Amino acid sequence: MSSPEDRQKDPARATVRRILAGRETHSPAARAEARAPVNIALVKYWGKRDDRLNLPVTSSLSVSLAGLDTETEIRVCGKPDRLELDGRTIEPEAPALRRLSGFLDLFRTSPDMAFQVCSRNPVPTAAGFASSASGFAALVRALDALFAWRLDARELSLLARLGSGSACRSLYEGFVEWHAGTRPDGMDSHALPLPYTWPNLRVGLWTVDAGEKVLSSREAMQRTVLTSPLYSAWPTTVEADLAAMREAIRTRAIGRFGETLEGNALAMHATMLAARPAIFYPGAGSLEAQQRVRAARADGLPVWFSMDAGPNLKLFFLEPDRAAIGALFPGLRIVPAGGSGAN
Ligand code: 2P0
Repeated sequence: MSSPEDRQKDPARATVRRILAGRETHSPAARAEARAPVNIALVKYWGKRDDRLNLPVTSSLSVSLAGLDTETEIRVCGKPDRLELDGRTIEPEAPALRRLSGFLDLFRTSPDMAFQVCSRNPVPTAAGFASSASGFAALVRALDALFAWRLDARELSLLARLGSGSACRSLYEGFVEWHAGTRPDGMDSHALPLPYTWPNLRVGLWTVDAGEKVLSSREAMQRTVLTSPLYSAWPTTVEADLAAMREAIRTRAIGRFGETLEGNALAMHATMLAARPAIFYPGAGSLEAQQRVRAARADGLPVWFSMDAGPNLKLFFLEPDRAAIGALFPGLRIVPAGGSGAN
C-alpha cells in the first residue's frame, strides 16, 4: 500500500508521466549541469488553488535578472540523496534536503537511484531573493540534460512548478508571465515570455538581512488564504495590476510600471498583515529603506521598491538614475533586467 506522502505526490507523478510519455528512457549520464536566472515578481504569486501541484489562484508576472543565475550540478550516486548549497553540505534531515528528495522521487527510474546535487546561488538562500525559484528551474534543466529528455521550455516550466511555483518563471529571460490556467491537472499552468524588452531597466538588490526567513512562503501563503479577511480582494487586484503592468512594459512607462509593482507588493503584504496570526516580513531596516525610497521620489527621483517573503528590498529604476540611486543606497547591488534587444 502506498504511504500518505506517496498518495499526495500522485497528481505530481501524473504530470511527470504525461510530460515524459513518448520520450525514450535513457540511462542517465554520470553528471550534468545547468543554470537558470533569479526572477523577481512584479505582480506577485500569493496563494494556491492546489498545493500538491502548486497551482496558483492568479497569474503572475516577473522579470528575470540578467547574469544572476543559480548553477546546479547533478550526479547519480548511491543512497541517500545529498545536497551541497553554496559549498555547505546540508544535513540529511534538513527541510531543504527533504524537499529536494521529495521532488527527485518524481524522477527516479529505480528505487535505489539517488542523486548528489550541488547548487550555487548568486543571492542569499531563503532570504526573499527568490533562490528556490532559480534553484528548481536549474535543477529541472540539469535533470533534462542528465536523462537526455530534450524537453521544451514549456514542459520544463511545468516540471519546475512542481518543485516551487515561482520556479516555472525562471525558465525564461526578460519579462515572463505565469498563466494560472484553469485545468485541475495543471497542464495549462506554466510560464511564457512576454514579447517586450526594456534594455535600460535596472534592479537594485538591497539586503537588509541575509539570514533565513522565519516563516516559509509556502506556510505564509497557506495561512493568508485560509485566515486573511483581505485575501478575497487579492484576485481582482492582481487582474487589474497584470493589465496595467503589461501595458507599462509594452510602452516602457516607468511611472506606471513603478506604481504598479510597488502597489502590488504592498497589497500582498497587506493580505498577510490581516492573517491570523499576522505575518510581517519587513524589519525596521526594511521600513527605513522604504521611507528613503518615498522621500527620494518626493524629490523627483523615479525609483520604486518591491518586497517578497523576506525583509530585503528590490529597487526598480532606469540606467540614467543609477548614480543618484547608488548614492542613496551605498553598496546597492545593481543588475540589468528586462532583457536585451533593440530600443
Ligand atoms: C512570487 N513569492 O511571485 C511570490 C511573491 C514570494 C512572494 O513565489 O510554495 O517559493 O514553492 O510554490 O514559489 C515564493 O513562493 O512557493 C513566491 P511554493 P514559492 O515570487
